[in-house]
Amino acid sequence: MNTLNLLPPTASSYAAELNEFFWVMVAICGIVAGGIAVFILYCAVKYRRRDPDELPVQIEGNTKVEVTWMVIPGILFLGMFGWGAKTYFDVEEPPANTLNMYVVAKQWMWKIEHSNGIREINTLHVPVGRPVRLTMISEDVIHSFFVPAFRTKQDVLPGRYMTIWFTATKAGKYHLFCAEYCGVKHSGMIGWVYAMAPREYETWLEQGGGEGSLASTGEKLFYQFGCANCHRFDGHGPGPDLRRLYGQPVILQGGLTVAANPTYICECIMGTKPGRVEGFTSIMPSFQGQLS
Ligand SMILES: [Cu+2]
Repeated sequence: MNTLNLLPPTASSYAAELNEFFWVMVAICGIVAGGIAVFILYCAVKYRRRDPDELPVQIEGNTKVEVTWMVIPGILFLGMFGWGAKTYFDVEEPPANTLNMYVVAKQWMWKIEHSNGIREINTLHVPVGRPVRLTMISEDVIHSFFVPAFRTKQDVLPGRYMTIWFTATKAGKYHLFCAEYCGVKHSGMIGWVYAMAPREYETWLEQGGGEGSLASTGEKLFYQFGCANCHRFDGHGPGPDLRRLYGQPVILQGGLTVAANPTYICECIMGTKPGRVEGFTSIMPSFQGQLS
């Protein structure tokens, strides 16, 4: 039904149904409104006053006409209501096997977290063909999560979790908008939804996702496991400053020099390191079993 290109791309499981619903509503309303307008014009011409003293035939009601104009619109409206209600329930009720993601809206960005902890900002990567459920909350004011191509729009409120779901049906890059005026940079609160083939999505997740790099994942672990407490960047910690360490020579106690290659770094973290670094006492615990 999207032949005129009046609608955004149709890229979710219920978007096609909503398109049809939209066009049928437009058609019914258009036909009724047009019909009434034409009928008014017709009556205005046909029953116009032709003579100043003319007295038209007096009519005291017409049961047939009155029943007709109640029954036909009644059936039409009930049909529209029924279809609308069915569509509403389809859109509101998520299926059982959803992939769950979390969305935090704030002035003025979308923060998204995947179930395995991968985070992204102003982008949302989803697999095609798998129902995705978003649990959303706002940190400040009311925002609205709007992906036109999915026909998905939901206000995001502070202090209350809202959920929506959709199944992307076509791979591609789609607009994500904030659809609720939320402050001076509301117009900049936009992003992209990337619908990817399931396998590509898996690869994307494995490679660290939205933050894109192993470095950022490493940084997260560096803080999460408390490395930053000793390996301070001001040089006053009990452990050496590790910045720009990679690939550089390290002098061990006894004068041996080794290169800080992946093997050496891994041995240090796992507690199987070849020796103490010159100038530091060996107080670092082993992270064997805690880190892969
Ligand atoms: Cu907003």
